[in-house]
Amino acid sequence: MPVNPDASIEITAYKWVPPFAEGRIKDLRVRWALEEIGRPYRERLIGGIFEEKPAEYLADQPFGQVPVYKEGALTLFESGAILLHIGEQDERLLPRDAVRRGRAISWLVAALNSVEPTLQTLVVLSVTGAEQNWRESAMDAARPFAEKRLAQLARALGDRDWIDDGFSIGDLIMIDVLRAAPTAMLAAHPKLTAYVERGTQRPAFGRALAAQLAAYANHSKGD
Ligand SMILES: N[C@@H](CCC(=O)N[C@@H](CS)C(=O)NCC(=O)O)C(=O)O
Repeated sequence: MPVNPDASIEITAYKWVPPFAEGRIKDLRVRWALEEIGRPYRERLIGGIFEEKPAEYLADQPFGQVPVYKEGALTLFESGAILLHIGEQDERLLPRDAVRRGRAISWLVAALNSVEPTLQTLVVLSVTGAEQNWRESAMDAARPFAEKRLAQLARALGDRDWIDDGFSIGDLIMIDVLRAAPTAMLAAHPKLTAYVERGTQRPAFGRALAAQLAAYANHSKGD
């Protein structure tokens, strides 16, 4: 189990989040990558997701978000940048061959830049503005963008197990991004549903999820 208070790598995570966000916070991606390659990390648990972050945290993460990754003199923010850094250390996450490596990086950026924004819009609308009379029409307007991206992604994946040639940080981020898709929207694409199941059944994902949830459970127990 890579969570180890003596580890040289530190990642930030929240002490507590609302139930709908448990298992969804983006430190999960970093935990998952570190679990895949067996690198230990320690946790720096910070206040709740909606709390103002102190100036010292904003110096590490200008937007006040998690995760932040520290290792010696290195401080990284943005889950994509952190995953690239971790991938550099192990070819099980980022191939050394220039062609395969370029494809994996392209898919990582596609996940964050082309797919996640369409799904994130739906998530934001679904958890905010419930009392606003424009919410349903805003969701109706946003949904086709996400549906189109999922259809394009399903076509690109085809019958392969992973998005390119072997599991990589491109798959890791893409699968975590797809976990935020509305259930019915993802179910319309059996190949994407199977892709997400394939990723989330990896033992490293299971350990990462358990570690994130353990932090919240310890907080509710008053630890
Ligand atoms: N683009 C950032 C997004 C990080 C992010 O959205 N973090 C959320 C939790 S999943 C957060 O801390 N939100 C608090 C806020 O935005 O104030 C990344 O990939 O690291």
